[in-house]
Amino acid sequence: MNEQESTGQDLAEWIEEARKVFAGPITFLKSAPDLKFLPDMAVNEVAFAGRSNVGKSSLLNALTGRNGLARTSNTPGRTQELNFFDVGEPLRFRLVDMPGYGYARAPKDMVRKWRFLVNDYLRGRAKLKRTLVLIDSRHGVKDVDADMLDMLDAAAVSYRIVLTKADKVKASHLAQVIENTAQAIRKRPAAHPDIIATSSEKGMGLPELRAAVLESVTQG
Ligand SMILES: Nc1nc2c(ncn2[C@@H]2O[C@H](COP(=O)(O)OP(=O)(O)O)[C@@H](O)[C@H]2O)c(=O)[nH]1
Ligand SMILES: [Mg+2]
Repeated sequence: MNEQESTGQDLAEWIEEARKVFAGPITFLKSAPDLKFLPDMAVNEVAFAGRSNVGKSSLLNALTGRNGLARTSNTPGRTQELNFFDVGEPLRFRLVDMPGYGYARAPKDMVRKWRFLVNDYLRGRAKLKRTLVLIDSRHGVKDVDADMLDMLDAAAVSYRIVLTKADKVKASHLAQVIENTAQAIRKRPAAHPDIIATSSEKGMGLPELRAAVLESVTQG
């Protein structure tokens, strides 16, 4: 059974509803540098993961139409916190900005801290319905990304690949990256098979991504 059948709602309806939700109230709730600072599990959550500089902050800002929501940082690999954003009034679901990974110059203890924080969050969060794993359209799935996918598969957290910066590559290259990525996740147990290509700069894929977010937090 696919998601449309399970909810009786088609893609156009999801897109329209998601547009409204993302145009409504969205506020920063809190930063959790440590598991003891996690907020209560009041509502479902969808998390955003990706290597440093993949365009995660830009995508969160573009999705929500708010430039200052997630700081677009010039110092990659510095934020080691989970950032929570409340969506809707009354509260409907939460967006979670996960700390970036794969920053080459990150000190070892920082990498270790990242791994503990992310793993504990992924494994202990019943309300986490899906993680969106951002992959740069120019590069495809790299080893550090595969490590992230391994963690998600091991934690049995459903995830979906979102290609970023699609405006930076030719259409033919993008099609090839989508195909290669689909192949790379084919046998991964927790991967959603469909890949969304986006550009925060040009707005490409954003309505579909908003719909995918809403759909993932609306189930159960
Ligand atoms: N051309 C283009 N550049 C982007 C896009 N998204 C992000 N960038 C650029 O990529 C760099 C890293 O973006 P940022 O959002 O800070 O990445 P983060 O480290 O994953 O949060 C910045 O210079 C952004 O302007 C996009 O869709 N298209
Ligand atoms: Mg960032």
